Amino acid sequence: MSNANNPDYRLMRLEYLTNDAETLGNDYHRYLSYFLGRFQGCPEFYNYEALAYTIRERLMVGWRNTWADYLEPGTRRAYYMSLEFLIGRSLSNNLINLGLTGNVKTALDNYCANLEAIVEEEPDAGLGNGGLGRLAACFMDSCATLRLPVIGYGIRYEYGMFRQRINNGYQAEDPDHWLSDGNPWEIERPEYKQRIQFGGRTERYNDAQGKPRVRWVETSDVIAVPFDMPIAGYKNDTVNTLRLWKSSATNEFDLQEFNDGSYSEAVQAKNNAEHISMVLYPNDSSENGKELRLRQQYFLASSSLKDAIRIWEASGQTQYERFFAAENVFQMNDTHPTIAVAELMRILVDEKGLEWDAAWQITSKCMAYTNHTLLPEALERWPVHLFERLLPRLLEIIYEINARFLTEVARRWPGDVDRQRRMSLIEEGPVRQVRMAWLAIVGSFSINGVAALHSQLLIEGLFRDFYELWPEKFNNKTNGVTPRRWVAQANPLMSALITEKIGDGWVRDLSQLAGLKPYAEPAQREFQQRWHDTKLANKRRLAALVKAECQVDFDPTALFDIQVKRIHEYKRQLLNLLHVVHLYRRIRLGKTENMVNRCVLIGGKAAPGYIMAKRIIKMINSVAQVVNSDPEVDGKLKLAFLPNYRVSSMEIIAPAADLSEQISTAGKEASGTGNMKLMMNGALTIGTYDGANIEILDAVGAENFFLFGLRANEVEALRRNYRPWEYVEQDEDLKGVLDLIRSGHFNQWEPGIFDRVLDALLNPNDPWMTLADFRSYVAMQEQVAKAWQDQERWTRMSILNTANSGFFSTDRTMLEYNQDIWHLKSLSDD
Ligand code: 26Q
Repeated sequence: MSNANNPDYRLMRLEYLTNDAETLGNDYHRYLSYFLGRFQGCPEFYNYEALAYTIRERLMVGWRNTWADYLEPGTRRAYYMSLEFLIGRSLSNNLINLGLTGNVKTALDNYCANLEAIVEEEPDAGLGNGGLGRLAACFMDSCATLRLPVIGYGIRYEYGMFRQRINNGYQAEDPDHWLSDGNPWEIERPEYKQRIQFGGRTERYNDAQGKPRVRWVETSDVIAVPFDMPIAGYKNDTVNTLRLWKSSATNEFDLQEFNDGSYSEAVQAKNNAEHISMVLYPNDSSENGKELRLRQQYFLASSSLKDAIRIWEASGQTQYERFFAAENVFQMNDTHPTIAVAELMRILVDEKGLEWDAAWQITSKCMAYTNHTLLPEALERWPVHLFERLLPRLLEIIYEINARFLTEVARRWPGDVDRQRRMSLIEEGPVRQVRMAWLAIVGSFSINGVAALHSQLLIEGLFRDFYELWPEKFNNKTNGVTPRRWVAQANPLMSALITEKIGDGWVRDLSQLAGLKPYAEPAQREFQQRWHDTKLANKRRLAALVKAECQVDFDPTALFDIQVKRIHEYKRQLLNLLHVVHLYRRIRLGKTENMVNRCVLIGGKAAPGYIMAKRIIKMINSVAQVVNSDPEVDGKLKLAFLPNYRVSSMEIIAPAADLSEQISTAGKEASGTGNMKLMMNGALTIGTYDGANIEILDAVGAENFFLFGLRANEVEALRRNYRPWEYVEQDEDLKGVLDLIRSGHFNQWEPGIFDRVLDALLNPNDPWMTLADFRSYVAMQEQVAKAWQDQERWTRMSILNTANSGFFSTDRTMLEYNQDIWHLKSLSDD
C-alpha cells in the first residue's frame, strides 16, 4: 500500500466486502429490515434505499484508499470547480462501474424484487441546466476511470433544475425538491466546514513586523458544510470525490442576536445564510446582476479554495512560493467560479502574508479557464456597486489586478487607449461592470474552448485582443461524453452485441469501437440484422415512454427523428418545426412520394423568463395536437413534445434515436454533447457545420452525415443584408408553411398567439437566420428519407456512426486536459 507510512491510514485497514449474489442479497435484506425497518410489500422506494446503501458500502474501501493515495505529500491534484454537476441517477451507474449489475439482479430475484423498477425510484440529481453541467459529471466519471487525482467542487442545491410540466401546451415549472426523501449517496463532513465572509468593509493596518496589511472586517459570515458524493471509476477500485457545499448560519450569529432579544432577526440571518445553496439558477445563458447568484459564486470559490489549501497544508506543506502552484491546479467551468482568481489572491496576500507579486505568480500558475459560449451577450458581467457591497475586499483586489494588467497592455501597445478600454477588467458606462471572462483570462495560464471551431472563433473574435497578447495560453479541448453511462448503462442490448464481436475493452478505450467497421460491410447481414433488432427494441422502450408521457403512439418501425436539448432560439427548434409543418402540408396535398413514416420527438426546458422559448414550446404542442389527430396523416407523421427532459430520459432516448437533430445557426453552438450521445448509440446526424458537429462529420465521413446550411462565415457575411422575405417569395413550400401557421390552423381557439414567432422569423435582424437555412434543411431531410428507405444501407451507416465515435469519449478529453493543462500523475502510473 502506497500509504504504509501514513499513520492515519495504516491504523485502519479496511477489508473489501464480498460481492457474490448471496451476500449482496443478505445485505440488501439487512438494510431493508434492520436499518430501514421495512418489509416485503413496502413502497418500492425503500427497496431503492436499501439497495443504495448496499452498494454504497462497497465503495468505501476504494474511497478511503483513493483518498490516502491522493494525500501523499507531493501529489499534484486538480480541482474542477463548477456551479453545476448534472449527475442524474447514481445507482445504475455505480452498478455498472463496480461490475455488480448481474449479481445484484440475481440477488434481487431471490426477494422477488426487480432492479429496473427499483432504479426508477431514484430521483435525478439535477444540479445543472444542460450541457455544461452534464459535461462536469462526465468528466468526473472519466477522471475516476483514468485514476486521476481530481476533486470536483460544487454546490449542494436543495432544489435542482425545475421540473417541467405541460399545461395547455405551455411550460409550467414545479420545484425539484430532490433531497426530500434523503440522499443515500452523500456523506456530510461537518468536520471540514469553512467560514465564508460577505459584506463588511476593509481596513488597513501594520502587522507585528510593521508591514502594511489589509483585513476584511465586520463581515456577515456564512458556514459552508461539505457533502461528499463518491465517484466510482470503471472496475478499477478507484473512487474519487465530488464535494458539494451546503450553506448554513453560524452559531454565534444566531446567539448574538438572540441574546439581544431580536429572535426574528436571528432567524432571518439563518434564512439568508441558508438561501445561498437553496436553488439552482435555471438559466443557461447568463442572468445578470442577481445578488444571490454572485453570493453562490463566491461561496463556492471561497469554500473550495480554503478546502484545497486545508488539504495541502494537512499533507505537511507550508512553502507556498515553492510548492503551491506545482501541486495544485483549479479548472474553472466557465466564468461562474472565476471570482476564485481574486479570492486566491486575497487568501495568499491577506491571510498567508505573501507579497503581491509572489501571490500573483502562484495564482496565475494554478488557474485554468474553460469557456462554453460564443454569444457575446452571455459573457458574465457584474455591477461594480454590487461587488462593492457584497465583496469589498475582492473588488479592491480586482482593481489592483486590473491596474497592473493595463500597465502591461500599455507597455505592449503604447498609446492604444481603445485597446486598453476594450481589455480593461472594468467596463465603463452608466453602470460600471466587472468583466468576469477578462478576469478569468488574465488570471489563468490556460484558456480553452470546447470544440475546434469554437476555440478558433474565440481567438478570432471575442478573445482576439487577449490572444494577441498571450497566444500561448489558448487551446482547444473538444468535449466528450462518458461511454459508461451513455452506452454501457443506457444501452445494454447494443453493448452486449458489441462486446460479443470485439470484446469489452471498448468501455475503457472507446477507440476500440473502430473494430466494428468490418461489420458494416455488406457481407455482414446477420450482424446488421441484430444491430437493427437492437435498435428496434430500444425504440419500443422509447415508444412506451412517449405513450405514457405524451399520449402519442410512436410506431417503432418509423424513423425516430429526435431533438432534445434546452429550448433556445439559436438551437432552432423552430426550424425543425417548420419542417414538420412542411411534411404535414405535403401529406394534406397528397404529395407523399418518397416520404417515410416519421416520429418526431422534441424535448427540453425553457428558462422560466425566456418568453420566446416558452412560446416555441406552445407552438410545438399546438402543431402536435393537429398533426397527431388528423386522420389524413394516418401514421405517416407523428410529433410529440416530451415533458421534463432530463438525464434519465436521455438514457432511454439516446439508444432509440435514428436521426439526431443538431441544427443550430452555424457559429453559435460552442460544442454540443447530446450530438455525441446519439451518435455513439448509432444515430445518424442531420446538422449544420457548427460546434462538435464538424468533428463528428470528420470522424464518420460526409457519406454518413447529413450536412446542410450556411457556414459560420457565411452567416456573418449575410448578416449585413439579410432579407428573410426573399426566401419566402422564392420558396413555395416555405410560403405555404408560414401561411398555414399564420392562418391559425394550429391555434383555432387562441388566435394570434404565434404572430410574434412568425414576426421574429421574418425580421431582417433575426440573429438566427432560420429562413436562410430552410430550403437546404428540407432538401437534406429528403436525403434522410431516401437513405431510410434503404433500411440495409441505413443500418450500415448506423454501425459506422457508432464505430467512429471513439474520439468523443470524455476519457480522451480528460487525457488531453491532463497532458496539456493539469500534468497529473495517474495512480495507474505507479
Ligand atoms: C450564468 C450566470 C447567471 C446565471 C446562469 C448562468 C449560466 C448557467 C449555465 C450560464 C450558462 C450556463 C450553461 C451553459 C451551457 O450549458 N453551455 C453549453 O456547454 C456545453 C458543454 O461545453 C456545450 O456543449 C454547449 O454547446 C454549450 O451551449
